[in-house]
Amino acid sequence: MADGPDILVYHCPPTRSVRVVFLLEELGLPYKVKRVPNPEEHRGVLRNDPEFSRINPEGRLPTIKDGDIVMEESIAIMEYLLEQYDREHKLAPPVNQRVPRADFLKWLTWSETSLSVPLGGWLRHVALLPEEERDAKAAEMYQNATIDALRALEQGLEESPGGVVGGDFTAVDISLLFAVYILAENPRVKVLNQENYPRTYEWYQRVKERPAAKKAYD
Ligand SMILES: N[C@@H](CCC(=O)N[C@@H](CS)C(=O)NCC(=O)O)C(=O)O
Repeated sequence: MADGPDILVYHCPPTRSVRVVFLLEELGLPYKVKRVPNPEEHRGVLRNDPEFSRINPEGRLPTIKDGDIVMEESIAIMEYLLEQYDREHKLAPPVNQRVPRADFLKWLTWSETSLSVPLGGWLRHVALLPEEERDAKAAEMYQNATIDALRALEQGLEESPGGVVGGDFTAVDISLLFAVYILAENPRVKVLNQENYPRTYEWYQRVKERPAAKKAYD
């Protein structure tokens, strides 16, 4: 592997590839982007693309290359980039700071498994799947799980308004924005507003205005 980064990101906002571009921008790392179609809106499009399917047979975003390394799974990619290139711990507490590190690990995983996964299920069953494949009961189950998660986030931000990891801006905020953006902007699942979730709403207004976030979502 080369000494420095040699990063290519397969990217399509607002998919989870926004997490990777937002992180790279915050770290000020050089990287290249290859824009690809949204695999949620055009099912199978990346799986059937000969170039893309060679590196990611599941046809999912995000996928990155860094020299001879190819990776998928957004949270793993973020952890890899932080381990390799965030030597000053700008975006993640170091392992010897046990309390913020434990919070960081919990919220980073939570942002995908407890928030984004049910949100994805909800969105599929109200919008993304062909109508005949949508299931109202599944939609309701995923919606309830998403709302539970949003309440937990609201509580976390009530305790720690600057950011759920010790009040600081970290890679957790980058990861959370993927789901919170959809909950604030996508009319099919738009439940985030100032009245219902004031802390999360305030957090969203602040984080989405970061230049690195704008670059990722552009
Ligand atoms: N847990 C994976 C989820 C990846 C994922 O489902 N990505 C979506 C875009 S946000 C996708 O590519 N969907 C197309 C598909 O599943 O066929 C991650 O965090 O990277």
